[in-house]
Amino acid sequence: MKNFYITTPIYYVNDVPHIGHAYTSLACDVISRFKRLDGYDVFFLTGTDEHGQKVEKAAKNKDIKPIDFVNNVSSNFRNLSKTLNLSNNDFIRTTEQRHLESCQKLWKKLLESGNIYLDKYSGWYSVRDEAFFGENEIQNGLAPTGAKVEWVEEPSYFFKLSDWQDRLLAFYRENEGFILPKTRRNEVISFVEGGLKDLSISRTSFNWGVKVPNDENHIMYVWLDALTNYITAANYNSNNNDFSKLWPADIHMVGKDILRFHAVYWPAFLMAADLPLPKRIFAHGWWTNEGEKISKSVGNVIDPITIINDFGLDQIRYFLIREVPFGNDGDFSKNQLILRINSDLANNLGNLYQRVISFSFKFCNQMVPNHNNNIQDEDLKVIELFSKSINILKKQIDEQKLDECIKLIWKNITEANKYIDTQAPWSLKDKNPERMSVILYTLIEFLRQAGIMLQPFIPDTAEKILDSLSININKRTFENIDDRISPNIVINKPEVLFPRIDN
Ligand code: ME8
Repeated sequence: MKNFYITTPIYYVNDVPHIGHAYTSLACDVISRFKRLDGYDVFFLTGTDEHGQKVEKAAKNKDIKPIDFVNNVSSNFRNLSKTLNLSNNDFIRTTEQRHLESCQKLWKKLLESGNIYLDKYSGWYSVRDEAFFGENEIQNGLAPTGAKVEWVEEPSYFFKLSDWQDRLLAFYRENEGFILPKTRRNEVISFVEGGLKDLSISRTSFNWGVKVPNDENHIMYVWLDALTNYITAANYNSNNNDFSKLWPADIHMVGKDILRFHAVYWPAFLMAADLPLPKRIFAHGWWTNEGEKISKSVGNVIDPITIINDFGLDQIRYFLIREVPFGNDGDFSKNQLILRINSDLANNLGNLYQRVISFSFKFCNQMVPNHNNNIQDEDLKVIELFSKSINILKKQIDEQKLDECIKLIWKNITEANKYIDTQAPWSLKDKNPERMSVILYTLIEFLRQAGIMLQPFIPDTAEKILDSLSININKRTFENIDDRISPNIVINKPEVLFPRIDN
């Protein structure tokens, strides 16, 4: 079996989970589920980033020890994974022993290869971004992200980032698909072309982090620590061969805010440690709430658990993935959400399912009707919609065009709706029951395939569809698209898939 390794960023535990975190995780979940159905052995990793000054400050504000604080709050993100029905294989916490070992092993490798030296740092630091900024980047006393900065002067270990500029640029040139979308790739390239300074990678003024080997006054810079999670989870700390089975990762999915760390620092660390580079960094866009920037101070943070309770999990999964071309920014608007639920889910998919299943339920003895080998060209067109789309859908997922993938699936559902309207099986009940049976057979077979294809996106609903058609649990992968449902299989009682929402 081919391996496929995909990661979300590890989220800072000091924040409460919000819609932006849910979005990244859902995108990875869709891709993971899709690849599993396509025969891959998928390893999907998410977790929490628990060190650094920001987390230490948050613990201090609550007057508790950092370790007690992180133990308490990391479960918020673990619970979110459950609420979102994520299919992650691991949940990493940077305070785990395996991770401390892995960070120290990487540090030693960088030191031995001559990429680390001791000096003094003086410059601007933003705790909110956990990032250093050059004098030229400070605008009106703030970081480019708008965060407050403080002046830092302390002994520090440096990573010789400047040595890696040419090799990074050569790597980007040779690997066009390494950074996606393209516009983001161009931004990274011009940033690196602008010149790279050596990077401060340790701090001495606080101590909530991984200790630098053989120099306990220093703790590792939280981003070096955090990025290393991706190899920790692939067993970098162990001395057996497990590591090469998983690493390099196929995709690091991130928001555009943290692209530089993933597309510049991380590959430089890995090259310097003589480790393979991940195959792709995909930086998706930024969500606003009803047109406004989401922020705690504005008080407009969208709690994923509340909206899932209000609207339903699959409804939210569908909306987030369908609404925005993946890679672009998006706006979360309740009106738009309700519109999508009512038109795409309730009217288009829900009605098709309801009409087909209830009709067969009533007029075909609760069974898949017989087609008596009388399938016509117009029926075949519907039966073959997904066989014809499957390779396009696979390509779209491999290019992370998640919204296009969903749109193509819905195009097929719209086709099936047109077919039921023009064929009007209800009008044939008395005058041509054989033809009615063929039409219903066609539609049920279409629903079986749609059920398979919908699993990555709306897994609960897909399961309801497949269960109601009594599809064996082992017959729900892409290999089964070309199976044909057998007549006389029992259909289970239909339920409303998506209740309409009154605005
Ligand atoms: O940056 N729209 O963690 P973090 C879209 N610990 N995505 C959003 C979003 C929004 N409005 N807000 C957050 C960190 N995100 C580091 C990562 S990785 C080695 C270390 C998502 O908790 C998006 O994926 O601040 C973004 O990159 C991430 O949450 C930042 O999460």
